[in-house]
Amino acid sequence: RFKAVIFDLDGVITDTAHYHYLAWKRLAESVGVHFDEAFNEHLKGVDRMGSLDLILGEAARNYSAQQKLEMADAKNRHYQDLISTMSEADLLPGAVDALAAVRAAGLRIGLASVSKNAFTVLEHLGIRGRFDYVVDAATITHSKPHPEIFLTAADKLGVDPGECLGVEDAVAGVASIKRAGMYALGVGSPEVLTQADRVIPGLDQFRLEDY
Ligand code: G16
Ligand code: MG
Repeated sequence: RFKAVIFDLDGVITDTAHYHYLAWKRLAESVGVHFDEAFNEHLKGVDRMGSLDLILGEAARNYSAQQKLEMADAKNRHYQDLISTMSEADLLPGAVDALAAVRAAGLRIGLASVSKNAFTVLEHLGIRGRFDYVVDAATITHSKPHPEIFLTAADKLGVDPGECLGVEDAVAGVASIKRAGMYALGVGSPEVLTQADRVIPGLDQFRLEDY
C-alpha cells in the first residue's frame, strides 16, 4: 500500500545521534550548562541553531547573535571531527537490508535529515546511491517537528504523503511524519515514541509487509 519509504538518518541508519550528543555536551559544559542523555533526547531532529537555543535556555539572552553562531560553529567543527573517520562499519544492523528490501518491493526511497552534514555521512557510509532523493537540509526552512522536510521528500519522489512510510528515532521526527499525514514507524522505545503507528527497536526488525 506504500509507494515510498522516507528514512531519517541520525539514529536510524547510523548512530551519529551519539556524535551529536558528544559535541553538544562539550559545547554546553564549556559555557557551564549541565547536559545529559535525557536532555539530548529533546534535541534529536532539531536543527543546529534550534538545538543551541534549547541548550542555552534562559541564558540565551546573555549572548549576541554572533557569539551564538560561533558556538554553533564550534559544535559543528567537533561533530565533523567525530564523523571524519566513519565508514561502512558504522551502518546500524539491518540498515542496508532494509534499504534493499524497500528497493526489491519496487518502492521509492527518500532521506529526510535536517543535518547539513547528511551528504557527508552518506558518502562515508557508502549508501548515497541507494536513495532516489535526499532532501538538502540547507533548503528547509522549518526544523522537525514541522512537516516540511517529509512533505518535501514526498513531493520530490512524486508520491502523495498518504502513500509514504516515514522512519524516525526522534520524538520531533515522528511528530513531523504524522503532521505530514504519513504512516510513522518509530525506531527505539514505544514509551518515548508515543505518537508512532508502530515502533521497532532497530532496522534489523524492519518488515515492510507488517505496516
Ligand atoms: C539531525 C540530528 C540533530 C541535529 C540536526 C542538525 O537531525 O538529529 O540532533 O541537530 O541533525 O545537524 P547539523 O548540525 O549536522 O546540521 P535528523 O533530522 O537527521 O535526525
Ligand atoms: Mg534521527
